[in-house]
Amino acid sequence: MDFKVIAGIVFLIALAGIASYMLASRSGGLELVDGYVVSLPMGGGAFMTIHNGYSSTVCLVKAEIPSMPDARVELHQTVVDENGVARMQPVDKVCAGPGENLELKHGGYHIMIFNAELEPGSTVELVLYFNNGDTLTVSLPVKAKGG
Ligand SMILES: [Cu+2]
Repeated sequence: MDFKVIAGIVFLIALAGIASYMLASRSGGLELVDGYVVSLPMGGGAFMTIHNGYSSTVCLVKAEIPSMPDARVELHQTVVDENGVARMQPVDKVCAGPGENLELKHGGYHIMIFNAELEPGSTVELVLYFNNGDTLTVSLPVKAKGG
C-alpha cells in the first residue's frame, strides 16, 4: 500500500471514531430545562420544558406527586373548539421527537393536579413516567395564579 491509501484508511478510522463519539454523547436521556406549578383552587397546573436527548421519540405517559397520594394527576391538552371556546381534555401521552423539547405550556399540553393544596412559594416534587421506561423526578416551584 502506498502512503495515500494508508492515509485514507487512517482518516476513515478517525471519522468512524468521531461519529461513534457523537452518537454516544447524544443519547443523554431526558433533562428538565425549566418548569413551575401554578396553584389553583382545586389543585394546580404544571408547566415545563423537558429536553429529549435520545435518538428516538419519547412520550410522557403519567405523572405522580409521591408526597400527595390523594392528588389526582392528569395529562391535559387545551383545545379551542369551533365556537372559539378553550377547553381542556385528558390525553394519553405527550411526545417529543429525537433531540426535541417536550413542551408543557399554557394553551397547550400541561399536567393538571386535582385534590391537592399547593402553596405558593413552596416546592412540589413530581415523578414523570415515560414510554421508554424512564422516570424523571422534578422539583418545581409553586407560583400563585397570575404571579
Ligand atoms: Cu387542564
